Amino acid sequence: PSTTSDPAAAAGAAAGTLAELTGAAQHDLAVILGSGWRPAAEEIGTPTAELSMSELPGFTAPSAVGHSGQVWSVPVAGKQVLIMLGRTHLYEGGGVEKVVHGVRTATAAGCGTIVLTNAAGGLRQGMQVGQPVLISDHLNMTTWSPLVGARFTDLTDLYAQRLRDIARDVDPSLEEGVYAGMAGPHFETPAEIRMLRALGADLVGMSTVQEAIAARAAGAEVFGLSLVTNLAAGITGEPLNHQEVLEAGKAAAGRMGKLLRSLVERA
Ligand code: 6GU
Repeated sequence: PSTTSDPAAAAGAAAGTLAELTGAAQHDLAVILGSGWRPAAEEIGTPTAELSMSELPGFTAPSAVGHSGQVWSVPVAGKQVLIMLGRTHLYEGGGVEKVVHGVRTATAAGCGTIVLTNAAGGLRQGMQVGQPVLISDHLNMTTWSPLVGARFTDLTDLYAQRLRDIARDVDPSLEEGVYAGMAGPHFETPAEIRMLRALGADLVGMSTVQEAIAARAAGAEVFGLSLVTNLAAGITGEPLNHQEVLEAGKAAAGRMGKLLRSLVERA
């Protein structure tokens, strides 16, 4: 069977190449960074190896603006940390297996903890642009699952309470929220935002949920951190654009990176 039809074999092949190219036999924890978060990676640590995603089998260079498609291997406090600068989204059309290939490569490389970050729209009253929010749970609104073909995975405590406790210990001002994952690439209508709010969502974005499910199914612990880059449609009356998402990410990257660094040290 070809590796493209077998996701576990594809991830295993990518993990093998990763070990070769980074010189690190194993990685312990992975950080997937969302749009505009590159400066946050620099706060986490200095890479001992740096490669392009296109050097790893099964990866396609992410196409969204703000995603550079780099992979860093970074030693932090006795752990070897894998940082992926960019990710593949459902809206790129490659299917859910492409979306979760990075996470599956990380778990195949030994990562027992997967840190997922993203840029999100804020729905909850009082949320501010530039505010980091811990993901406490999610609504998968994409209709897809990365586990089609597999069976029955428990998603209770998907975003591990243990890791959220560490993050709040680092920064007690951190709020938590429920993240609604949409297929995109369009932003929502104001009516859809009212629907999501009625369903219990606090944040909305176009990533993370598939990766969290795949990470859990692989036995890893998951941590999710959103940066509120804008308020969702209909809240301010202003139109939404990708540029403001990138700019808010850049502005908050230092604080995000310091928080991630402390989390990685203590996770
Ligand atoms: Cl408002 N919606 C979605 N789907 N993704 C976003 C967003 C909104 N803001 C940042 N990313």
